[in-house]
Amino acid sequence: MITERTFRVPNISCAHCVHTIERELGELPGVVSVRANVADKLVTVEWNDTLVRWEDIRALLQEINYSPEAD
Ligand SMILES: [Cu+2]
Repeated sequence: MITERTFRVPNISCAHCVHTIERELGELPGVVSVRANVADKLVTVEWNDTLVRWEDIRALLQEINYSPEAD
């Protein structure tokens, strides 16, 4: 089953941040799509929940210093 979640990442400040988040999350097995934007600092991720969990996605974002604002 595909799950979608949109969350705010306060550390997004430029196009490089967006590129890094899209690349890093995109490399995580089970992640289907990633969209991020600078203007509102929102990230939308779709993932296959038989392959990866939200906790894994959040952990990766924390590791690369783009922690989601809230759960
Ligand atoms: Cu940046």
